[in-house]
Amino acid sequence: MTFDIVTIFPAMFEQPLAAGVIGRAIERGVLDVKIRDLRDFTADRHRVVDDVPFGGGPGMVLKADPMFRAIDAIEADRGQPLTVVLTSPQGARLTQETAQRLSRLAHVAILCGRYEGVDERVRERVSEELSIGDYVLTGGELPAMVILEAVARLVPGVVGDEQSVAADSFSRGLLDFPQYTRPATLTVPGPRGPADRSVPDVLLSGNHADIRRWRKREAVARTLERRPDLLTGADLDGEEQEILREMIAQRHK
Ligand code: 9D3
Repeated sequence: MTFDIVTIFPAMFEQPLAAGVIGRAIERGVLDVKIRDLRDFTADRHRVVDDVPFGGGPGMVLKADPMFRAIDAIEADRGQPLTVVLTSPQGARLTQETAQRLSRLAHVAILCGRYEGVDERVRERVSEELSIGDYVLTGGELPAMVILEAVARLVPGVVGDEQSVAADSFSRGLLDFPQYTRPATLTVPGPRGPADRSVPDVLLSGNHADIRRWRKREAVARTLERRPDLLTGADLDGEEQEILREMIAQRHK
């Protein structure tokens, strides 16, 4: 799969793309990610990417023409079909479902918004507009990286362990169960002095059926406590549904 990111801050992508799962997938050729500097698509001597808003008001607006030229260049380079995503606070909220849909495409371009926004006429060449949530950032670069990461890890071969992708909490609608690693007992500082904190016995028992049941109970309990909204539409197996019914019944006592 190919990604093209159009930005006035290409340096913001260097380290995040070089590190971790995404960096390795790029090295292995499973992903092809090109960061494109919007200034390279200007036609004037001063490489101007923004201008004052018509009608007045504070701040600057990203000009349409460099964006159009960037999209044309990406299309010429990658071929069609090209899906063009614009990051914007007005966009639909990015969800796991959107990430799954985008991960099945061959070529995605992401345009990073900045300042007070992008000339409205750019939207005519945009396939979809995405926000990553209801909080104010200074631009679309971090959202673009978030979108890329959420989508790319779903592309076959990007994450080594396909099982962990399939078991994903947001795909199934259940939060993760608690995880522990060695040592089995740990002394932790607390308000009443140091305390020994041990891993739940069941995880050391070697009884895999018990461990599986315990994990399911913990995952259901956490989801019910912290994110009950996820449970409507969750893809639970029979055992999980039974645990959930029990816990809801317990609550009403
Ligand atoms: C006129 C009001 N503007 C400033 C408060 C609105 C505004 C414009 C541009 C607010 C933020 C931004 C920059 N943000 C993005 O480009 C952005 C974003 C975000 O801020 N939050 C969540 N997702 C996204 S995607 C792009």
